[in-house]
Amino acid sequence: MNSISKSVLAVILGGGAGTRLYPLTASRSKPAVPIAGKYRLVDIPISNCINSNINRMFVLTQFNSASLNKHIKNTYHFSAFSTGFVDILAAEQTPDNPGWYQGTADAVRQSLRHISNMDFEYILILSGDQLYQMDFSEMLESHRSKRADISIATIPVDERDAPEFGILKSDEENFITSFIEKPNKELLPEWVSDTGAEMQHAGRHYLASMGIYIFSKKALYHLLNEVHPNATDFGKEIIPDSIQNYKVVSFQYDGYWTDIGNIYSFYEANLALTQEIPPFNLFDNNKTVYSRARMLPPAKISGTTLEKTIIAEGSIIHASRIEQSVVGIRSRIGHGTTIVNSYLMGNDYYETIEEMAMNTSKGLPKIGIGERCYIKDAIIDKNCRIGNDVRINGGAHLANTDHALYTVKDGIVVVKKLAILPDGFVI
Ligand code: ADQ
Ligand code: ADP
Repeated sequence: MNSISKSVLAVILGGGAGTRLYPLTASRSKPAVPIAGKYRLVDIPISNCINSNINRMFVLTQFNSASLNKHIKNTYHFSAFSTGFVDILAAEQTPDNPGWYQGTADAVRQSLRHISNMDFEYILILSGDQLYQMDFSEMLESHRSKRADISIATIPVDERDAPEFGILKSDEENFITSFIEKPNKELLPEWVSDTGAEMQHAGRHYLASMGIYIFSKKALYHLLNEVHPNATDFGKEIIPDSIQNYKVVSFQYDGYWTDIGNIYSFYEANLALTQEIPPFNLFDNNKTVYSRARMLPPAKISGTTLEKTIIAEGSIIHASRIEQSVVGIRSRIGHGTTIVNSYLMGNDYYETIEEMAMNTSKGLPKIGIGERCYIKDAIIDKNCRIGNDVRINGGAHLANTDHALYTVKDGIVVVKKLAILPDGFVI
């Protein structure tokens, strides 16, 4: 075991109530939300840890859906000679705690009783809803060399994004001197930092917290249990209150990083993967994104014009055109259908020919997408049955709504898991 795997434990914050990603989180926990056609959100931080030689991980989540459990159990196997594991800690009721984790710091505090008996010097705290490929060993090196109590990964952001993040200022040695969680726009002029010529040129004048923290063990226990035993959040309480009394360091990151915590950013991040050279590179030999190894057949495609499209394995596609879209595992798309700017999550299973015939005789559309459909600006969750001649025309002209079968958020139509859209249905 090398020294980073011996000294670091990772804690992945798998999500609070999950309302921002609703309806994708209606029946599954946030870490289990499918991304990029074949992965799940939790695969991103777990893969970053594995690629950084950190192999002891806890995933904290509000509810422990069967699909998350199954995914982790079937995916992350470490050999008998390794100390590696990925454990899910779901919020649990105890005599002194009524239920849900109250926030990020509370989630970590509650999990300490499962973590305390392990051997470690540092805890790496990660968000579960970010898309990035980062080597945490460089951040740990900086943390160690500065003898920091807390390190925060930071990234320069512009004026439009700054109010969404924790914003900080640091001195020449990168020690953080002040921190404000999600400042109002009017306060921003006081928070300008020297982010370097290239970033300044891009208008990125503010140093934002990426919500990625390394805590030295002693500082974490002291802060959570003694100094702030009632604090619920890192960003709102623990971090701003630590600046004066602890050595808190900024580790500036300049690679691609994006928050995928709401429907629009989730949709954008998925579609960005279809660019010719996407900023998030699934094809990097040294930064593998791990996921469940499924024994699926190769995709079978006939008569389709494909433009900037990702097609996952196991798909059967007869569509006429698919453009700037991500088509997930086991997708089935009928003749004459056009898909534009959409993310289809795919299906969990295939129907047999007999099942399809029986369902058709009962008027139930086949699993997948039927014939002559038009689907634009949409996310189609798993196992939907979309009939023939269905028209989903997402875009800014649609008002936000929550219908039994779909929602509209910021112009993106999200068809709910297992939804049945009959022939001719129009959104
Ligand atoms: P936010 O992302 O807004 O800001 P928060 O809602 O606390 O902060 O979530 C952080 C992560 O923890 C997310 O992945 C979330 O899903 C998860 N999480 C939230 N509550 C949880 C709970 N009760 N149990 C388990 N997981 C939970 C934070 C920082 C900012 C920083 C941004 C960067 O507070 O300072 O700029 O992250 O994205
Ligand atoms: P994934 O590939 O997304 O990880 P799995 O292949 O594990 O998903 O399957 C997901 C779920 O689909 C499982 O819970 C499985 O039991 C379910 N499933 C498989 N076949 C069928 C079926 N014929 N009808 C309904 N559900 C099914």
